[in-house]
Amino acid sequence: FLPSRNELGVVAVGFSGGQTKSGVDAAPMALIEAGLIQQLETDLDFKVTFDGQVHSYTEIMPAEDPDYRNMKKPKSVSAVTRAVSQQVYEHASAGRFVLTLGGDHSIAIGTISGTAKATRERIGRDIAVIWVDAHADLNTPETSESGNIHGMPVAFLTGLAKEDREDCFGWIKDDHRISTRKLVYIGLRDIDRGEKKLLKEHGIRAFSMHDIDRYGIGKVMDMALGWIGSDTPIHLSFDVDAIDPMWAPSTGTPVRGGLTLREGDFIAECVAETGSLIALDLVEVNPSLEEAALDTSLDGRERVVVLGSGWAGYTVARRLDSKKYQVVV
Ligand code: 6HN
Ligand code: MN
Ligand code: MN
Ligand code: MN
Repeated sequence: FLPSRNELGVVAVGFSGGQTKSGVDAAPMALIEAGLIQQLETDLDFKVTFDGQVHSYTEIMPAEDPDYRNMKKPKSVSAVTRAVSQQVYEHASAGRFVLTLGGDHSIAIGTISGTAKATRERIGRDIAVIWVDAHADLNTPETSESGNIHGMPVAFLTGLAKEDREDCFGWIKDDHRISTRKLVYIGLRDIDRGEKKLLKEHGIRAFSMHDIDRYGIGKVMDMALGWIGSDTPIHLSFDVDAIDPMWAPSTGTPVRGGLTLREGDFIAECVAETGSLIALDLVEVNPSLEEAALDTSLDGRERVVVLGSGWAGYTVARRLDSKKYQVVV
Protein backbone atom coordinates (compact mmCIF):
# COMPACT_ATOMS: atom_id res chain seq x y z
CA PHE A 1 0.00 0.00 0.00
CA LEU A 2 2.96 2.27 0.47
CA PRO A 3 3.68 5.26 -1.72
CA SER A 4 6.60 4.68 -4.04
CA ARG A 5 9.64 4.60 -1.86
CA ASN A 6 11.37 7.78 -2.95
CA GLU A 7 8.57 10.05 -4.14
CA LEU A 8 7.86 12.91 -1.78
CA GLY A 9 5.32 15.72 -2.05
CA VAL A 10 6.00 18.82 0.05
CA VAL A 11 3.30 21.30 1.06
CA ALA A 12 4.38 24.53 2.78
CA VAL A 13 1.57 26.10 4.79
CA GLY A 14 2.29 29.60 6.11
CA PHE A 15 -0.78 29.86 8.29
CA SER A 16 -1.22 31.02 11.88
CA GLY A 17 -4.98 31.61 12.12
CA GLY A 18 -5.69 28.59 14.35
CA GLN A 19 -4.19 30.49 17.28
CA THR A 20 -3.39 34.07 18.22
CA LYS A 21 0.41 34.47 18.13
CA SER A 22 2.06 35.65 14.95
CA GLY A 23 5.22 34.03 13.61
CA VAL A 24 4.23 30.37 13.26
CA ASP A 25 3.47 31.14 9.59
CA ALA A 26 7.16 31.93 9.03
CA ALA A 27 8.39 28.42 9.86
CA PRO A 28 8.15 26.82 6.39
CA MET A 29 10.26 29.57 4.84
CA ALA A 30 12.84 29.37 7.62
CA LEU A 31 13.18 25.63 7.05
CA ILE A 32 13.30 25.90 3.30
CA GLU A 33 15.87 28.69 3.43
CA ALA A 34 17.93 26.47 5.69
CA GLY A 35 18.10 23.93 2.88
CA LEU A 36 15.47 21.37 3.87
CA ILE A 37 14.37 20.58 0.31
CA GLN A 38 17.93 20.10 -0.91
CA GLN A 39 18.71 17.82 2.00
CA LEU A 40 15.64 15.72 1.31
CA GLU A 41 16.81 15.37 -2.29
CA THR A 42 20.54 14.89 -1.89
CA ASP A 43 20.93 13.27 1.53
CA LEU A 44 17.74 11.21 1.64
CA ASP A 45 17.42 10.59 -2.10
CA PHE A 46 13.84 11.72 -2.44
CA LYS A 47 12.37 12.82 -5.71
CA VAL A 48 10.66 15.92 -4.37
CA THR A 49 7.52 17.42 -5.87
CA PHE A 50 7.14 20.92 -4.47
CA ASP A 51 5.42 23.90 -6.06
CA GLY A 52 8.16 26.15 -4.69
CA GLN A 53 5.96 28.38 -2.61
CA VAL A 54 4.89 28.91 0.93
CA HIS A 55 1.12 29.27 0.65
CA SER A 56 -0.60 32.00 2.61
CA TYR A 57 -4.02 31.49 1.02
CA THR A 58 -4.76 35.22 1.02
CA GLU A 59 -6.97 34.83 -2.05
CA ILE A 60 -9.42 32.58 -0.20
CA MET A 61 -9.41 34.46 3.10
CA PRO A 62 -12.89 35.79 4.01
CA ALA A 63 -13.29 39.55 4.42
CA GLU A 64 -15.19 39.08 7.66
CA ASP A 65 -14.73 36.25 10.08
CA PRO A 66 -16.68 36.65 13.30
CA ASP A 67 -16.56 34.06 16.09
CA TYR A 68 -18.98 31.21 15.60
CA ARG A 69 -19.84 28.51 18.16
CA ASN A 70 -16.98 29.92 20.25
CA MET A 71 -14.46 29.35 17.42
CA LYS A 72 -12.04 32.13 16.51
CA LYS A 73 -11.59 32.76 12.76
CA PRO A 74 -13.76 29.77 11.80
CA LYS A 75 -14.17 30.68 8.14
CA SER A 76 -10.47 31.37 7.58
CA VAL A 77 -9.36 28.13 9.18
CA SER A 78 -12.07 26.21 7.34
CA ALA A 79 -11.07 27.67 3.96
CA VAL A 80 -7.33 27.11 4.47
CA THR A 81 -7.69 23.58 5.77
CA ARG A 82 -10.00 22.74 2.88
CA ALA A 83 -7.34 23.96 0.43
CA VAL A 84 -4.59 22.06 2.29
CA SER A 85 -6.75 18.94 2.22
CA GLN A 86 -6.91 19.14 -1.56
CA GLN A 87 -3.15 19.76 -1.91
CA VAL A 88 -2.30 16.80 0.32
CA TYR A 89 -4.93 14.63 -1.36
CA GLU A 90 -3.35 15.24 -4.76
CA HIS A 91 0.14 14.22 -3.61
CA ALA A 92 -1.15 11.16 -1.76
CA SER A 93 -3.35 10.10 -4.68
CA ALA A 94 -0.32 10.24 -6.95
CA GLY A 95 1.41 7.78 -4.62
CA ARG A 96 3.74 10.21 -2.90
CA PHE A 97 4.67 10.53 0.75
CA VAL A 98 3.44 13.88 1.94
CA LEU A 99 5.46 16.23 4.13
CA THR A 100 3.52 19.27 5.30
CA LEU A 101 5.36 22.14 6.96
CA GLY A 102 3.17 24.30 9.20
CA GLY A 103 1.83 26.54 10.37
CA ASP A 104 -0.21 25.95 13.49
CA HIS A 105 -1.77 22.56 14.24
CA SER A 106 -5.21 23.48 12.86
CA ILE A 107 -3.75 22.63 9.44
CA ALA A 108 -3.88 18.93 10.37
CA ILE A 109 -7.62 19.13 9.63
CA GLY A 110 -6.44 19.53 6.05
CA THR A 111 -3.51 17.14 5.98
CA ILE A 112 -5.16 14.15 7.66
CA SER A 113 -8.48 14.53 5.82
CA GLY A 114 -6.44 14.57 2.60
CA THR A 115 -4.49 11.38 3.28
CA ALA A 116 -7.52 9.60 4.78
CA LYS A 117 -9.56 10.19 1.64
CA ALA A 118 -6.73 9.44 -0.79
CA THR A 119 -5.80 6.21 1.00
CA ARG A 120 -9.40 4.98 1.00
CA GLU A 121 -9.66 5.60 -2.71
CA ARG A 122 -6.25 4.21 -3.58
CA ILE A 123 -6.20 1.00 -1.56
CA GLY A 124 -9.49 0.87 0.34
CA ARG A 125 -7.83 1.20 3.72
CA ASP A 126 -8.31 3.37 6.79
CA ILE A 127 -5.26 5.21 8.00
CA ALA A 128 -3.96 5.37 11.56
CA VAL A 129 -2.79 8.63 13.12
CA ILE A 130 0.02 9.08 15.62
CA TRP A 131 -0.36 12.48 17.27
CA VAL A 132 2.81 13.57 19.06
CA ASP A 133 1.98 16.60 21.19
CA ALA A 134 1.92 18.09 24.69
CA HIS A 135 -1.78 18.69 24.01
CA ALA A 136 -4.61 16.47 22.79
CA ASP A 137 -6.07 19.06 20.37
CA LEU A 138 -9.35 17.24 20.92
CA ASN A 139 -11.56 20.12 22.06
CA THR A 140 -14.94 20.57 20.45
CA PRO A 141 -15.95 24.20 19.92
CA GLU A 142 -18.05 23.82 23.07
CA THR A 143 -15.38 22.30 25.34
CA SER A 144 -12.64 24.70 24.26
CA GLU A 145 -11.58 27.26 26.85
CA SER A 146 -9.63 29.36 24.33
CA GLY A 147 -11.70 29.21 21.14
CA ASN A 148 -8.45 28.61 19.24
CA ILE A 149 -9.02 26.05 16.51
CA HIS A 150 -5.49 24.59 16.76
CA GLY A 151 -6.84 22.98 19.94
CA MET A 152 -9.70 21.31 17.99
CA PRO A 153 -8.37 19.50 14.89
CA VAL A 154 -8.76 15.97 16.26
CA ALA A 155 -12.40 16.61 17.22
CA PHE A 156 -13.24 17.61 13.65
CA LEU A 157 -11.20 14.74 12.16
CA THR A 158 -12.87 12.08 14.31
CA GLY A 159 -16.37 13.53 13.96
CA LEU A 160 -16.64 14.34 17.68
CA ALA A 161 -17.22 17.87 16.41
CA LYS A 162 -19.43 18.44 13.40
CA GLU A 163 -20.89 21.44 11.68
CA ASP A 164 -23.30 21.69 8.78
CA ARG A 165 -22.23 25.09 7.55
CA GLU A 166 -20.06 24.45 4.50
CA ASP A 167 -17.87 27.50 5.24
CA CYS A 168 -17.28 26.34 8.83
CA PHE A 169 -15.93 22.82 8.30
CA GLY A 170 -19.16 21.46 6.79
CA TRP A 171 -16.98 20.37 3.85
CA ILE A 172 -15.58 17.57 6.02
CA LYS A 173 -17.33 14.34 4.97
CA ASP A 174 -17.09 10.74 6.18
CA ASP A 175 -14.34 9.81 3.73
CA HIS A 176 -12.15 12.57 5.27
CA ARG A 177 -12.59 11.27 8.80
CA ILE A 178 -10.60 8.89 10.99
CA SER A 179 -11.76 6.52 13.72
CA THR A 180 -10.96 7.22 17.37
CA ARG A 181 -9.79 3.56 17.45
CA LYS A 182 -7.00 4.33 15.00
CA LEU A 183 -5.65 7.30 16.88
CA VAL A 184 -2.71 7.20 19.29
CA TYR A 185 -1.31 10.09 21.32
CA ILE A 186 2.26 10.36 22.58
CA GLY A 187 3.69 13.03 24.89
CA LEU A 188 0.52 14.46 26.45
CA ARG A 189 0.84 16.63 29.55
CA ASP A 190 -1.59 19.54 29.21
CA ILE A 191 -5.14 18.34 28.70
CA ASP A 192 -8.27 20.42 29.23
CA ARG A 193 -11.17 19.11 31.32
CA GLY A 194 -13.44 18.50 28.37
CA GLU A 195 -10.68 16.69 26.52
CA LYS A 196 -10.02 14.38 29.45
CA LYS A 197 -13.67 13.40 29.40
CA LEU A 198 -13.65 12.73 25.66
CA LEU A 199 -10.46 10.65 25.87
CA LYS A 200 -12.08 8.48 28.53
CA GLU A 201 -15.52 8.18 26.96
CA HIS A 202 -14.13 7.11 23.61
CA GLY A 203 -11.36 4.88 24.95
CA ILE A 204 -8.73 6.75 22.97
CA ARG A 205 -5.23 5.29 23.29
CA ALA A 206 -2.98 7.92 24.84
CA PHE A 207 0.56 7.75 26.20
CA SER A 208 1.21 10.72 28.44
CA MET A 209 4.57 11.86 29.80
CA HIS A 210 3.59 9.91 32.93
CA ASP A 211 3.45 6.73 30.84
CA ILE A 212 6.79 7.54 29.26
CA ASP A 213 8.30 7.99 32.73
CA ARG A 214 6.77 4.72 33.90
CA TYR A 215 7.50 2.43 30.95
CA GLY A 216 10.23 4.20 29.05
CA ILE A 217 9.92 5.41 25.49
CA GLY A 218 10.90 1.99 24.04
CA LYS A 219 7.98 0.16 25.64
CA VAL A 220 5.63 3.03 24.87
CA MET A 221 6.49 2.86 21.17
CA ASP A 222 5.99 -0.92 21.18
CA MET A 223 2.56 -0.45 22.73
CA ALA A 224 1.62 2.45 20.46
CA LEU A 225 2.60 0.64 17.27
CA GLY A 226 1.11 -2.62 18.59
CA TRP A 227 -2.23 -0.86 19.06
CA ILE A 228 -2.18 0.32 15.45
CA GLY A 229 -1.08 -3.07 14.14
CA SER A 230 1.31 -3.76 11.31
CA ASP A 231 0.42 -3.08 7.70
CA THR A 232 -1.64 -0.02 8.53
CA PRO A 233 -0.78 3.24 6.76
CA ILE A 234 0.39 5.77 9.36
CA HIS A 235 0.04 9.54 9.28
CA LEU A 236 2.36 11.13 11.87
CA SER A 237 1.34 14.56 13.10
CA PHE A 238 4.26 16.04 15.03
CA ASP A 239 3.68 19.13 17.13
CA VAL A 240 7.11 20.45 18.10
CA ASP A 241 5.77 21.41 21.56
CA ALA A 242 5.85 17.70 22.44
CA ILE A 243 9.60 18.22 22.88
CA ASP A 244 10.61 19.92 26.11
CA PRO A 245 10.99 23.71 25.79
CA MET A 246 14.61 23.28 26.81
CA TRP A 247 15.18 21.87 23.33
CA ALA A 248 12.31 23.38 21.41
CA PRO A 249 11.55 26.80 22.87
CA SER A 250 10.26 28.29 19.62
CA THR A 251 6.65 27.35 19.94
CA GLY A 252 3.48 29.16 20.99
CA THR A 253 2.23 26.88 23.77
CA PRO A 254 5.33 25.43 25.49
CA VAL A 255 4.76 23.08 28.42
CA ARG A 256 7.53 21.97 30.76
CA GLY A 257 8.23 18.31 31.39
CA GLY A 258 8.32 17.22 27.77
CA LEU A 259 10.17 14.73 25.64
CA THR A 260 13.92 14.87 25.54
CA LEU A 261 15.44 15.47 22.16
CA ARG A 262 16.50 11.84 22.05
CA GLU A 263 12.99 10.61 22.87
CA GLY A 264 11.65 12.75 20.03
CA ASP A 265 14.19 11.24 17.69
CA PHE A 266 13.35 7.76 18.92
CA ILE A 267 9.65 8.18 18.17
CA ALA A 268 10.52 9.30 14.66
CA GLU A 269 12.91 6.41 14.15
CA CYS A 270 10.40 3.80 15.35
CA VAL A 271 7.68 5.12 13.07
CA ALA A 272 10.12 5.22 10.15
CA GLU A 273 11.13 1.62 10.89
CA THR A 274 7.59 0.33 10.47
CA GLY A 275 7.80 1.12 6.77
CA SER A 276 4.15 2.19 7.00
CA LEU A 277 4.56 5.95 7.20
CA ILE A 278 2.62 7.74 4.48
CA ALA A 279 2.63 11.34 5.70
CA LEU A 280 4.21 13.68 8.21
CA ASP A 281 3.11 17.07 9.53
CA LEU A 282 5.62 19.29 11.26
CA VAL A 283 3.76 22.05 13.06
CA GLU A 284 3.80 24.81 15.70
CA VAL A 285 7.39 25.90 15.03
CA ASN A 286 7.48 29.65 15.66
CA PRO A 287 10.88 31.11 14.75
CA SER A 288 9.96 34.58 16.07
CA LEU A 289 9.54 33.21 19.57
CA GLU A 290 13.08 31.91 19.35
CA GLU A 291 14.30 35.47 18.91
CA ALA A 292 12.73 36.38 22.23
CA ALA A 293 13.97 33.22 23.88
CA LEU A 294 17.47 34.06 22.75
CA ASP A 295 17.84 36.81 25.34
CA THR A 296 17.50 34.30 28.11
CA SER A 297 19.48 31.73 26.24
CA LEU A 298 20.73 28.63 27.93
CA ASP A 299 24.45 29.30 28.04
CA GLY A 300 24.69 29.43 24.27
CA ARG A 301 23.78 25.79 23.81
CA GLU A 302 22.35 24.70 20.51
CA ARG A 303 18.60 24.52 20.77
CA VAL A 304 16.55 22.36 18.54
CA VAL A 305 13.60 24.18 17.10
CA VAL A 306 12.33 21.69 14.63
CA LEU A 307 12.10 18.00 14.58
CA GLY A 308 10.46 15.86 12.02
CA SER A 309 10.53 12.25 11.21
CA GLY A 310 11.84 10.87 8.03
CA TRP A 311 11.37 7.81 6.00
CA ALA A 312 14.97 6.76 5.84
CA GLY A 313 15.77 8.53 9.04
CA TYR A 314 14.81 11.80 10.60
CA THR A 315 15.38 15.46 10.24
CA VAL A 316 16.42 17.89 12.89
CA ALA A 317 16.93 21.57 12.38
CA ARG A 318 19.04 23.36 14.90
CA ARG A 319 19.15 27.04 15.32
CA LEU A 320 22.80 27.71 15.84
CA ASP A 321 22.63 31.46 16.20
CA SER A 322 20.03 34.17 15.84
CA LYS A 323 20.31 34.28 12.07
CA LYS A 324 20.73 30.76 10.92
CA TYR A 325 19.15 27.38 10.92
CA GLN A 326 21.06 24.30 10.13
CA VAL A 327 19.08 21.34 9.00
CA VAL A 328 20.57 18.07 10.10
CA VAL A 329 19.35 14.91 8.50
N1 6HN B 1 -1.56 22.96 19.92
N2 6HN B 1 -5.81 22.92 24.91
C1 6HN B 1 -5.46 24.30 24.60
C2 6HN B 1 -6.56 24.94 23.76
O1 6HN B 1 -6.46 26.13 23.52
O2 6HN B 1 -7.48 24.26 23.34
C3 6HN B 1 -4.09 24.35 23.88
C4 6HN B 1 -4.09 23.86 22.48
C5 6HN B 1 -2.72 23.81 21.87
C6 6HN B 1 -2.80 23.38 20.46
O3 6HN B 1 -0.53 23.00 20.62
O4 6HN B 1 -1.49 22.53 18.72
MN1 MN C 1 -0.89 20.42 18.59
MN1 MN D 1 0.72 21.28 21.28
MN1 MN E 1 -4.78 23.86 29.11
